[in-house]
Amino acid sequence: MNDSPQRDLPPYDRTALGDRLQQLTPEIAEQVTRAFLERHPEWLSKYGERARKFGIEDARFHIDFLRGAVEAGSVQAFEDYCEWAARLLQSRAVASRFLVENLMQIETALGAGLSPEEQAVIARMMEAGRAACDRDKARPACPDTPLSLTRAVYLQSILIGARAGSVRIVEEALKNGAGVFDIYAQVFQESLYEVGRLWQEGKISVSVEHRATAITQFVMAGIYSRAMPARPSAPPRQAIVTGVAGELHQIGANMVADVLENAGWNVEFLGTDAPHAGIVDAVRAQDSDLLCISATMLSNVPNVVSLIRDLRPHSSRLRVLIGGSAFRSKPELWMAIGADGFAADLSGAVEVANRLSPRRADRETPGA
Ligand code: B12
Repeated sequence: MNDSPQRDLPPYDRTALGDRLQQLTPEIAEQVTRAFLERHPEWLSKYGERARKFGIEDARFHIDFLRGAVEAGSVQAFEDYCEWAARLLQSRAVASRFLVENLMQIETALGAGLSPEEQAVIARMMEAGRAACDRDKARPACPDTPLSLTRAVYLQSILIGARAGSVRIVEEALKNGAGVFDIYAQVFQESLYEVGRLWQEGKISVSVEHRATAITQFVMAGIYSRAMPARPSAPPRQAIVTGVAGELHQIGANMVADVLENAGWNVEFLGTDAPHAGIVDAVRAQDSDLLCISATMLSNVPNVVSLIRDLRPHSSRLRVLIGGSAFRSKPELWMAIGADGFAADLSGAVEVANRLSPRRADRETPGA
């Protein structure tokens, strides 16, 4: 489904409602968990105090994602989250009706702290979210690409933790003519997406996922330098690539930094979970043309919104390009949150970056 950001939503102040949800989160998470366990005492007898701890964590998570959808103004974003959460719980033998019940409790509990207009927004999001808990979408498959076979073998290799073997598989593909960024997109990215699905389905543990990720970062670092241009194109434009505060997913942003560098940009890669003040300082110090912000989790979209807002007074020329899974199925969100562009993948990142920030005359080298 591809909706416009404000589909079916009455007008509301996104930041104000987002902030309100944030303030209410700790109290509401405790309150709904208490009420849930009173209604289902068998959870306490089965899991003991862990039931309370996980209940509160889960409720916080639901409200954090609700806040992300509220600040993005997207009903679909919350539907996607609920569908994902229902699948995750099902794979851990928790029926989706418990999630539906939890969402209803959260909606009711939030009601008292919100205005009637805000309640209407939350009701619309929750209604769509609850319906999505029982959506039965087909499991996404890895796309067929020229490197499908390499990806299949590489995936098995990282799942069993074979670091040296994973290096060899990629070296072999490069020897056979694959490009570094084809490997990034078709082998690393698609393998990691599959690792994520396997974790979500409860088929691999968190430690296997961590190990697979660590191996991929290692292999990626080993081949990165082969994609660098022999000489940076002159004059280079200045870009900063960063993951937003609270975001721990770094590999997508790292890939974007590499591909832009290869396209002749001067790139400063700040890693991820960077404090806003540090990003603002870097933009000012570098007099950047472009800031690329990566966000994977919908719950981090409010931080993207506030970062863009904080940055605007510091540079009128700066263009902001956003990307990452938080926006992937909702490409129109960039407009709604004040960015200048969005790209879903690596070739798109270069194309949109070049379009947003044409070469600057004041940095032109004579005769270039
Ligand atoms: C590795 C991983 C982690 C690692 C990350 C380590 C690291 N150094 O990066 C760790 C362990 C930290 C982690 C933590 C968590 N994770 Co995680 N993680 C993953 C996993 C398996 C791979 C991520 C990845 O590297 N993908 C590959 C990259 C290349 O893809 P990408 O980020 O989409 O980037 C591409 C594009 O989006 C684009 N792009 C990205 N950024 C940008 C920026 C710009 C400007 C542009 C133009 C383009 C662009 O270009 C890239 C190349 O095409 C994903 C699975 C998945 N589907 O991605 C889950 C996944 C993202 N994680 C998930 C979850 C739930 C979590 C946790 C909440 C788990 C937990 N209970 O703690 C935490 C949240 C942490 C946080 N606050 O951010 C869920 C998210 C579900 C949802 N509904 O949002 C996923 C989808 C797994 C799943 N299937 O359930 N995770």
